[in-house]
Amino acid sequence: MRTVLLLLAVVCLLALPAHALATPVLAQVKAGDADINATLENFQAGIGYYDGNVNGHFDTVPDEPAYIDVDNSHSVSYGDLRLTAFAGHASGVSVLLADIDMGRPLAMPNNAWFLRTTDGSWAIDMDASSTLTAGDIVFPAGTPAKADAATPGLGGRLARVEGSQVGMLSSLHREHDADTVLYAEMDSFTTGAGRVSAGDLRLTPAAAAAGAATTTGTAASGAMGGSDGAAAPAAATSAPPAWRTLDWLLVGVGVLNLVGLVAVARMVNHLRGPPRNPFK
Ligand SMILES: [Ca+2]
Ligand SMILES: [Ca+2]
Ligand SMILES: [Ca+2]
Repeated sequence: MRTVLLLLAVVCLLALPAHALATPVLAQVKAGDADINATLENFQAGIGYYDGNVNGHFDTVPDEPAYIDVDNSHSVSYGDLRLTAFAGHASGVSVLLADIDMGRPLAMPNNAWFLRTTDGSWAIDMDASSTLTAGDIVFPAGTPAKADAATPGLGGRLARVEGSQVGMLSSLHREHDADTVLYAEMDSFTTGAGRVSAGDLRLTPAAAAAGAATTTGTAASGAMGGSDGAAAPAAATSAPPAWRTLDWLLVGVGVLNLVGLVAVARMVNHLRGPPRNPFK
């Protein structure tokens, strides 16, 4: 019985996720974050969509996909970041070479960039209306999605942040891959320019978050290979994210499970009574 209990306990502990929630694709940098002050390399990017029905409009029917055109190629290319789910690929996941949308042309709406919504979250204005409308890209829980009729705050004003520049993306090293963490600076005319600072937006491709152990290694080696020799960005990207409420909740459930098992085992032992003496 004890062996079984021990085995069950081990299984319970193994089942607990080390980190239950994935890193959000979009997050705003806060003071004290591990990557704060890391040097950024800026480059020109854009927001684009595949105009499937060639009507010059970003449509919901058909469900046209949108991307951060990371290399500003005006086409879907390796490392572009999907802002909507498409053809079996989740939103927030970067484009890989073998993906079906690879190579498609992108329509580039004017001035589409990260704007602040009235409730303090973020949206990409896909129709240059400066208000939140169906079809704009929103970020519930940090994951990009196409706003629809049920999206809260529709009709609200979208405000440009002083210090953000349309199309200006950054990363910790110039080369970018499908797992490279990207930044959109929100203070590019003040002292925070050219480095990760509180208020900047951090974009972590979903694939990078899922395989954190290997991807941060890649980012670290890339950053350290730079001529500036500053290892701060490497340390920044490899710092484990903090535990959140759900993690602790799951740990609690696991512990309760164990306590329950022990109680049941004791009850069973009690019902059986004291062990018999085989010599009597
Ligand atoms: Ca269209
Ligand atoms: Ca591209
Ligand atoms: Ca900055």
